[in-house]
Amino acid sequence: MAATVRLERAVRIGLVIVDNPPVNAISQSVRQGLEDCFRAAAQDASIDAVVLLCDGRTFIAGADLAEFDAPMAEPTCHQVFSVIEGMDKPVIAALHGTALGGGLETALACHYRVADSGARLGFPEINLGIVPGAGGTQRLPRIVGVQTAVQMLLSGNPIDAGEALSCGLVDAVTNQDLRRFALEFAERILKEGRGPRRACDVVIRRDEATTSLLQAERARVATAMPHRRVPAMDIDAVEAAIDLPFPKGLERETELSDASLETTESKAMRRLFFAERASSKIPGVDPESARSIASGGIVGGGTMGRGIAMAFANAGLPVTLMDVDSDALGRALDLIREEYGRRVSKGRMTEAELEHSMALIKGSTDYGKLADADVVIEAVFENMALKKKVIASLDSVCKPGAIIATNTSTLDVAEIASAIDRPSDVVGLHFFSPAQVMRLLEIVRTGDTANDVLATSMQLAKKLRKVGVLSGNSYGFIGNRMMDPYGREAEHLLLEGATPRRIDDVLQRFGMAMGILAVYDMAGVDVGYKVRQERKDQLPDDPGFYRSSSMLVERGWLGQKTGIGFYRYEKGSRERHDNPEAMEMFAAEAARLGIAQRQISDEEIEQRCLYAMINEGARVLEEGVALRASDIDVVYTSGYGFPRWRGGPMFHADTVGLREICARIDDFAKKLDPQYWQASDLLRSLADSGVAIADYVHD
Ligand code: T1G
Repeated sequence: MAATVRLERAVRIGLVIVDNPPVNAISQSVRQGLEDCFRAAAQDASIDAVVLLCDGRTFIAGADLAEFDAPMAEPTCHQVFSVIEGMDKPVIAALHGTALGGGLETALACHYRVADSGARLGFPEINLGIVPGAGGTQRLPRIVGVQTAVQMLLSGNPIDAGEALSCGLVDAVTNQDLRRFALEFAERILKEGRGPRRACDVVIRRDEATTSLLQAERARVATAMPHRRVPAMDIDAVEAAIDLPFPKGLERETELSDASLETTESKAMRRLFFAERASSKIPGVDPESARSIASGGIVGGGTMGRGIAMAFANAGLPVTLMDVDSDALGRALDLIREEYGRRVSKGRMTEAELEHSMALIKGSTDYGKLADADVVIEAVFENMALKKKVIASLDSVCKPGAIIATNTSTLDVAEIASAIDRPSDVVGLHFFSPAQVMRLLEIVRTGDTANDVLATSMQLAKKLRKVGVLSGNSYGFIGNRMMDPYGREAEHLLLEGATPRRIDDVLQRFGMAMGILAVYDMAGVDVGYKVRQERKDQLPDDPGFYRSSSMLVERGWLGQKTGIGFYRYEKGSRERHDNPEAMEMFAAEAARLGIAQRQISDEEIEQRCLYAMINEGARVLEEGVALRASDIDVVYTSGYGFPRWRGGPMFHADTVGLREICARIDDFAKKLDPQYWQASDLLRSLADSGVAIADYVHD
C-alpha cells in the first residue's frame, strides 16, 4: 500500500506531504507516517525548516472517524504532535480545503500556519458529540484567545481564511500557489531568524472577564442545548487550558474526550455522519451512470416552487421558474427577491450575491422555455389530475434524457408518471419547506424509474447541498408515513384532555425542534386535512381520527395564516397563545364520541407519539419503502426536526430497548384503540432476538 505520508525536499526546506484520499483523515498510518517524516526531518542537518501540506482536495479534515469505535492505535495524535511541536526547526502548516477537527489540531501543533484564501478552518466535533482530543482545546485558546476558542468549539462552524487571519489562527493567506507560497514563507522565517513558536509555551492568564465569559457560555449552552453533555465538557477543557500547565491540560482533555465518546449523543451523532453518506448509495445503482445536470426547470411559483428555484440558484445552477399565470410569476419572482433581501439585511448575503442568484432564476409562462432543461420539477397544487396535466405538458416539450420529477408529498408517483410514455425518466423529488433551507430530499422511485435517473437524483441532491434518501413509492413515502401515527396520537390526546401546549412541550422537552401541533399551525392545519379528504376511503374506522384538526378546519381556524388554530396568534406575531375555545370544542366532541377526559402523564404523551412513529418506521423497513433504518433516521433528523443527539427514531428505539417498546405497545393495545397498537413483526422479532433495529437493512 502506497505510503500516506512522504518527505520531499525543496533545497533546505523539508516538505512533509500527506496523501490519504478522500479527505486526508488522520488514520493510524497517517499518524505513523507523520511521526516518521518529522523525525527524519529533525535528524537531517540539511533541512532548516519543514512545511506540512496535503495532496488532494483538502488539508487533513479530521481524525479518521471510522477508527473511533476501538481504542486509538499508537502512535496517538498527542505523541505525533509533541514530535512536531518539539521540532527545533520552524514548522509551517499550509492549509487548503477544509482543515477541520484533528486536521486543525495538527496545524495548531505546527509553529506557523499559512492558508489558501478558499480554506475553511473549524472544530465540527460538537456536531459529532465529541470533545476534541488532539490538543485543540489546549492550543486553540493559547493562539486565538479564550473567547474565539470557545465560539469555534461550541458553534462547530468553520471560519474562512480571512477570519482566521484576523483572529491570529493563521499567519498569512494567499490566492497564489499554496506550496510555493508556503516555501517562500518558510524562507522568510529563516531569513528573519524566527525559530519555532510553540503554542504549548503560551500561558493564559485567568481574569474576571474570562471567568464571566465562561460562566455566561455555560449558562447559554445549558439553555440552548439542555439535553447535551458535550458542550459543557468543551468548556471544562478550555478551563483546563487556563488553569492547568499544558501537559496536565492535555491529560484533562483526553479524559473529557474519551468520556464524550462514550455518550449516547456521540454514538448517535457519529452514526448519523456515516448514515448521511451511506444514504446516497443505492444497491445496484452505479453513481457513475448519472446524467449531467447543468440546468433546471420548475413548474409552479408557489411556496415550494420558489424554494426549489432558490435551492438551484444557491447551488449556482441556472433554473427557469415557470407559471402559467404571468401575475403569479411576477409575484413569485418578487417574493424570491424579498427572501434574498432578508438574507442581505441579516448580513448572510451580499447585494452582489443577491443579484447573481436572481440572474440564475429566469421566469417564464411558456413551457417551451423548459425544453433544454436537464431536470424539470413540477411543484403545483397537490391534485392528481392537475399534476398529470403538467407532466404531460412537460413531456411534450422536454428533450430526450431530461429528468421529469414531481414534488408531490403524498400522491402516487407511478400514477402521475402514467400520464406519459417515458415513465422511466420520472422520479419523485420531495423537497421540504422551506426548500432553500431544509437539507432533506426524499427521492421516490417507482417500478419504472431508471437506475441512472436515481443516480442523477442523488447527485443533484449533493449539488443542491441536500441529503438524498431513497424511498419506495408508497403513501407518505418515509417521512410523512411515519408522521401520520405520530400526529394521530397527539390529536387523540387532545380529545382525552391534554392541551396543545402540554403535548408540544413534552415533545420539545424530548428534543423535537417543534411540537407537532405547532407544526400543523405553521404549515396550515388544512394541509393535512385536504390530504385526508383525498384518501377518505383509506382512513381507519375511527370517528376520533384526526378529529381535532378537522373541527378546526371546519371552523376556518387554519393556524398561523388565519391567526388561530391549535393556538391563537397576535397579528404579525408567531408567538403561540393558548386557545381555550378550541379546548372547549375538543372536550364537547370527546363527550359526544364517548371519550373520557383524564389526567395524562408526560411519559404517556411522549411514548404514544414516539412509539407510534417508531412502530410505523419498522413497517416502512419491513416493506422496503426505506432501504435501511439509518435512512429513516437521516430523514427524521434532516427533515422533521428530530434531535440529532438522539440519533433518529430508530436509533432512539434501541436506546429505549425494543422489548420495552413492544411491552408498552401491548399495554396501549389493552387501554386504547387496538387497531393502532399492534407491534410490527419486525419490531417484535428484533425485540425477541435482542437485535438492534438501528443497523437493520432491508434485503
Ligand atoms: N473520517 C473518516 N471518513 C471521513 C471523514 C473522517 N473524518 N471525513 C470524511 N470522510 C469520508 C466520508 O465518509 C466519505 O466517504 C468521503 O470521506 C467523502 O466525504 C481527534 C475527534 C471534509 C467537509 O468532522 O465534514 O477530528 O461515503 O462525502 O461532501 O479531536 O467529509 O465516499 O465512502 O462528506 O466533500 C472532525 C468530517 C473529526 C469532518 C468533505 N472532522 N468530514 O465533505 O465529502 S473528529 C469532521 C466532513 C476529530 C479530533 C477529533 C466532510 C468534508 P464515502 P464527504 P464532502
